Amino acid sequence: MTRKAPERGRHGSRRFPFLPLFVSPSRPSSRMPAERKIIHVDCDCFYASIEMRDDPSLRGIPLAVGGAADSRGVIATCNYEARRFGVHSAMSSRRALVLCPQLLILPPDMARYRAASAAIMDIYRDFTERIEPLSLDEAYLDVSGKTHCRGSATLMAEAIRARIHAEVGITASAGIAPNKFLAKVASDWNKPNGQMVIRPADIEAFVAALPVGKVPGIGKVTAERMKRMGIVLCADLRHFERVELLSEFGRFGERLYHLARGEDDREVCADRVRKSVSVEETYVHDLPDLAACQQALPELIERLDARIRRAGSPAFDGLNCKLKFADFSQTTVEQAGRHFDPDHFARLMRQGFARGGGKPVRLLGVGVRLASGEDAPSRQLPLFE
Ligand code: DCP
Ligand code: MG
Repeated sequence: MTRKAPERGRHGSRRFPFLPLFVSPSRPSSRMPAERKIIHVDCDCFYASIEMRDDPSLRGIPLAVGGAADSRGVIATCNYEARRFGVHSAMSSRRALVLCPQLLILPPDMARYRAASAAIMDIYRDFTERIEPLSLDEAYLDVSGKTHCRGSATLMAEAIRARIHAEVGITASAGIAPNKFLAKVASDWNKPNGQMVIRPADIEAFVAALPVGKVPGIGKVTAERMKRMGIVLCADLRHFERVELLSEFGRFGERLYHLARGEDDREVCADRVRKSVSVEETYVHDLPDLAACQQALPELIERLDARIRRAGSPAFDGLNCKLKFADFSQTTVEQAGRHFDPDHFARLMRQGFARGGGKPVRLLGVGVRLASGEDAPSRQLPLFE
């Protein structure tokens, strides 16, 4: 909300001496829930860590997990030795081998990664029942009001990480903060095998100095667009009115307005079943024609592919493409399908574009519908952002 918090406490009563008694000037507004304690845990180079755990001879050498270089494979992840060469997730394996010729690339073994993930979830459950998995190796935990470790979320995060190390054999990093956004940013801060706490009193200064590229949801493209608008740090975002952010970034603008102030009221949602995985992008300048949309599509497909793989490659049975036009009308075109084929997305996009009768496009999205019933993996699918 943009409304300023009402004047409260002693100032309130001094200025308004006749304030009726039934109005409590110090009552917190509904946007200010009691302080929460959220931990975001993220395992370090997850797939690669499992491989190194199961074959210690792989430790210390540059190691990646991913597809073979000769079949247009991509890197799912790599250990920190390989990262020193510039290798990273979603890079083509071919390119990774150019950067690091001695890189060993192993094929993924999802069954072992899923088993490790389940063991980690069991550890979380000893601390709280409020757990929201984001992917196989990442979860939010709400430990507000929990009494373990004398109620200290910092000590709980340490205990959780120690148990993951002792019982699963890999390291994890954690962020501890009063909300999900800050906890997620914090878990990345002292990676690998580290943690960081953001206390309520630190939020203001921490967020002001935070580069926008570190905000979850702001990808490379958006960060570049922001840079052109003179926005580098979250402090820069605060100079924009809420309506300006809305018109510039669509619905995400509303969220940006709050994130730039360190605000995030999202609950940790336990037991949600994810039904689809999708990515979308709102463009600074509307895409004027079909050719421009086609040009924008590969990047979206690549991001979607990475998201699906991060979720442990669940089965899916439908593909879709969403278009929002310059006049804010929107359409979604869907088709059944179990194969992740860029040509199918291109066809759906052409159909969607035709429905708009040639109107410029302000937002493009692609997604898959996750399979249910027989085809779905037996465990509940993780939710991720
Ligand atoms: N993953 C993938 N494709 C991507 C990104 C990730 O298949 N583009 C898989 C492999 C990772 C796992 O998901 O091991 C978890 O993703 P993270 O982003 O948490 O990356 P890591 O755990 O590997 O590394 P970090 O130490 O940076 O968390
Ligand atoms: Mg990780």
